[in-house]
Amino acid sequence: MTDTTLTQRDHDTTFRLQDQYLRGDVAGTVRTSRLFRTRYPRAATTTRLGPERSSTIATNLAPVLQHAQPPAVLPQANESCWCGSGRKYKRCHKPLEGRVLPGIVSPTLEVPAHIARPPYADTGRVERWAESRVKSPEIIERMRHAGAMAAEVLRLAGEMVAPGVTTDEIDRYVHQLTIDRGAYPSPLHYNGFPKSVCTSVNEVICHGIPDSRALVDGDIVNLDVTVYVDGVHGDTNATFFVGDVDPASRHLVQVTEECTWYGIEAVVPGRPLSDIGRAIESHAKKHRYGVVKAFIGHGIGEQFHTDVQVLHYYDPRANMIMRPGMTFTIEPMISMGTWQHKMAFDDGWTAVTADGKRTAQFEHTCLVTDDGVEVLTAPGAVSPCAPWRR
Ligand code: EYF
Ligand code: CO
Ligand code: CO
Repeated sequence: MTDTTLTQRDHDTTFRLQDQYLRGDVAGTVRTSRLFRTRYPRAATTTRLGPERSSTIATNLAPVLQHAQPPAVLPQANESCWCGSGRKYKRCHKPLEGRVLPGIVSPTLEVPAHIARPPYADTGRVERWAESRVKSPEIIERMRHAGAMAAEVLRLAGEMVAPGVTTDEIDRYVHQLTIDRGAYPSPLHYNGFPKSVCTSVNEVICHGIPDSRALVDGDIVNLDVTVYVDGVHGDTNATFFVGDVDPASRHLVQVTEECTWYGIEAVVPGRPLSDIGRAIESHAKKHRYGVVKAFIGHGIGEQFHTDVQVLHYYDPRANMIMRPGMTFTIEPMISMGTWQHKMAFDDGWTAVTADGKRTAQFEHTCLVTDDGVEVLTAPGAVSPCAPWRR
């Protein structure tokens, strides 16, 4: 879930850019960081382009497009930067060494007409309506199906993760897997999001937009899959290793999955939602990791996000009582350093850790039962079913 909202202007611009792309007016959408913008004042950002500048971006961005990713051998500090800016490397991209750089975002994929679409699919605008927090048995049955489907798509997408694979290729695969199953990929157009899955690499906390960047040996990548089928959503994510990952990152990922399951085990009818955050935070703290505060779990059902808020840290004000039939996600983002975030790439979507350290996440859609929890995106799992008990 996000704490940011697209303005109407941003939203219109996103759609205008996609139209321009399809018409061939622009060669692709490059997401430029604040650093890029300062250093390459002619390069525009995805969401802030005015119409008067749009016709010039293909030529202005050409050098950036061709060199969106650094070469295998980097220049010396005083040599020219690899990006073609003409500046010294140390004054250009050197400070970003080791950080994830945005690539090129390909055109938006289509969903066949026979697939039922959520209400935001055509406009990108999310309009909320009152939805019962406690679901009927019939809706729960549909949510079991959506949860199981999301879990399967996530598992298959995870099998594709390898060095050299681009997040755009993963998006295309998730898109195809989802529509092959008769479902709509919920992220697509949700609040203007342009892709069918969120792919968040290393220090990117969440909502990473799939692009032309190839995964690199040693990366960690979170794939966040949500499907909309039979009128309900199922939302799940996991962090995957790309090739040979260093022990510290492996530990982060393991502890993050444990945090998620400690949160799941805290789902007990009659107890407040704050129990979940307490369980997650206490485990993260044991390992001196940070719990990202800006993004939280959410109620889910006929809408992707409902008004139920699931904090991943302890706050006594989170005193809503868990009732049988409630459905929500638990999706803690745990970082190696600070819990603080900042928005990167100027795209209004991509959140990174403020200190640039790595972060991991897992997510499940949960149903409060009469005596505990059923994890709709881990079908067959007996509750509790933490990874260390598998
Ligand atoms: C500035 C989106 C729009 N939001 C939340 C929309 O709950 C989620 N994952 O577990 C979740 C997934 C997506 C999502 C996918 C797209 N969005 C994100 C960030 C900014 C924004 O508008
Ligand atoms: Co998700
Ligand atoms: Co979610």
